[in-house]
This record gives sequence, structure tokens and C-alpha cells, in this order.
Amino acid sequence: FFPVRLVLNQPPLFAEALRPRPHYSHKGSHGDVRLVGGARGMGGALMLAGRAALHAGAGRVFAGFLDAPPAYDDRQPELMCRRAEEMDFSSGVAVIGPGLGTSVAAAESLRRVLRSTMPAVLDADALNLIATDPQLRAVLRERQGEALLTPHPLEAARLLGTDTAAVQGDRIAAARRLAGECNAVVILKGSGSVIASPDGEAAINPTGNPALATGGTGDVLAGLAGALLAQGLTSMQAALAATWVHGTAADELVAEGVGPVGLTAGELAPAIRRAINRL
Ligand code: NPW
Ligand code: AMP
Ligand code: MG
Repeated sequence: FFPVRLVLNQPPLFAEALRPRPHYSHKGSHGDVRLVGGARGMGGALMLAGRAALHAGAGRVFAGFLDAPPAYDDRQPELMCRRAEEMDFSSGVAVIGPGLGTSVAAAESLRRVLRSTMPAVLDADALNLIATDPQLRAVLRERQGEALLTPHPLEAARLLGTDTAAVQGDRIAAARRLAGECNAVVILKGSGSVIASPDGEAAINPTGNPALATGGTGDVLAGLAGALLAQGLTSMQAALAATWVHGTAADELVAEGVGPVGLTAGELAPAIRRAINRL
């Protein structure tokens, strides 16, 4: 048994990767994020992820809906909405899972993303699909592009073939095992999120609070992580930065009286933007 690195997640680990924008940069310089999810009744998950990606600095954000797409998002018309089948996975960064559901069409979109070489954030139902389909899991293990998995404890348990209590009993071991088995960076979410890489490095995140224990905050994290990947961070840098910024946004909102009771996931996006611009 060899010692593996375990550190506290702090800005010096990732802040330098978020370099100042060159004066001559344009939207093409800051990356395309291609989101897939939003099955019937869960379109909001995709919009939350999309708003977070825009507020985290992505150049362009496309939202591919499993359900019929809206013509545009009234509260965030910068989002480009279309059907999941119409999404182009030849460039940019994919974020798949928020409100995706587990239909045959959802699995087909996931297969397309996994077979592409784009860096990809896999969240929510993308993880649930991988947990039940050994073929998809094999495609994930062997894929060329970088992958970042963002399970909450139950999603991690489904992937590991165990239960939530076992995952929570040793969160660091669970995150490391998942990273190794899937050959991907993992954020095991929850109080004190654990970030783990396939080579055994791990970090514990000190930011965040129970105001985040409400629907949609994980969808926000997925969009935020995708935007950081699109701006050139590696999957480990993006995981560290996204987790820290997401928690800091919630901590600052609580300090301002927006929570802990009643903070809504959609309110995180402007606070995420503030936290990133201060780094
Ligand atoms: P329990 O209750 O303890 O056994 P699911 P989901 C556990 C979309 N959404 N610590 C806990 O289990 C998502 O994107 C859409 C410990 C909890 O009950 C997905 O596609 C929204 N346990 C889909 O809905 C907004 C923890 O996991 C269970 C834990 C289903 O996703 C909401 C829930 O897991 C939502 O994001 C922790 N920190 N965190 C929208 N507006 O469209 C979670 N658990 O059954 O996988 O359901 O996460 O809600
Ligand atoms: P999800 O369950 O996918 O919606 O993700 C929930 C998000 O909120 C994750 O980023 C969790 O780490 C975060 N979160 C939930 N509960 C807490 C808590 N008690 N303390 C800190 N972060 C939390
Ligand atoms: Mg979630």
C-alpha cells in the first residue's frame, strides 16, 4: 500500500489555470459548452446548467433537450436551445445528465458523447445509465477524451454497486475507487465534496453549506464545471475550481441573508460569476 496525496481544496491549486482574458479574445476563445438533458418535466435542470455555464464564462452554450425544446429560454435568451438529436459533438465540451432521464433516446445521446473525443462532464442520469449498462461503462473506460463525473452519494453507490451508507462511511475511498474504475476525475458531492483523480490524488472541499441541499444545485455545478473545461482547464483543475467556486457562491449568499433556508439553485449563477472574477 503506497501513500497517496490528500489535500485541502484551495484556490492556489487552480487559480492560475484561470488566466486573465487576453484583450483580443472573442467568444470563440472561451469555448463551446454542449449540454444534453431536459427530459419531460426536467427541462429546468438543463436551463440551470446552461445559466451557470454562461455566468462561468463559456463563449457559447447550446442546450439539447430530450423533451421538445423551448424556442428560447425567456430568462436566459443567450442559451441556444434545440433537440438532443440535433446536437453536434465534434467540438467543444459536453455536459450530459441534468434531467436526462434513462430512456433509449437518452442512452443514445450518452453513447454519442462517450464515443466523441470532447471533454465531458457526466452527471445525474448519465451516471445512472452507466451504472446499469456495462457496454456504456466499457465505452467510458476506454474513451479518448477527458471525463469528469459528478455523482452525489446515491449515484456513486449505484455506480459502485453498493449503498449510500457504505459510500458515506468512507467517502475518500469511494471517490478514489470510482475514479480508478471509470478512469475519470470524480467529484463525490455532499458536505465536504471529495475530488479524486484516477492516479489516486484526492482533495476535500471546505466551501459550501446546507443551503445547497435543494433541487437543482447539482445541475448548476455540472454547467459550471463544463464552462471551466471549455476555457481550457484540465478535468482535475475544473473539478477543484468548480467545487470551490460553487461552495463559495453559496457561502456568500448565506452571509448576505439569501439562505440557508430557501436559497434557490438559480440564484447561484450571479454569485458564481462574482467568485470567479475575484480569483
Ligand atoms: P436518500 O433519500 O438518503 O436515500 P436521485 P435526484 C441521495 C434532475 N433534477 N448525502 C438521497 O438518498 C436531476 O438532474 C431536475 C446523502 C436522495 O434522496 C436528475 O436527472 C430538476 N445522500 C433527476 O432529477 C431539479 C444524498 O440521493 C437521493 C445526498 C433525479 O435526480 C432537481 C436523490 O437521488 C434535480 O436536479 C447527500 N449529499 N445527495 C429540475 N428543476 O428539472 C443525494 N443523496 O434519486 O438520483 O434523484 O438527485 O433528484
Ligand atoms: P445534487 O444532489 O446533484 O443536486 O447536488 C447537490 C449539490 O449541493 C452538490 O454540489 C453538493 O455538494 C451540494 N450540497 C448538498 N448538500 C450540501 C451540504 N449539506 N453542504 C455542502 N454542500 C452540499
Ligand atoms: Mg444532481
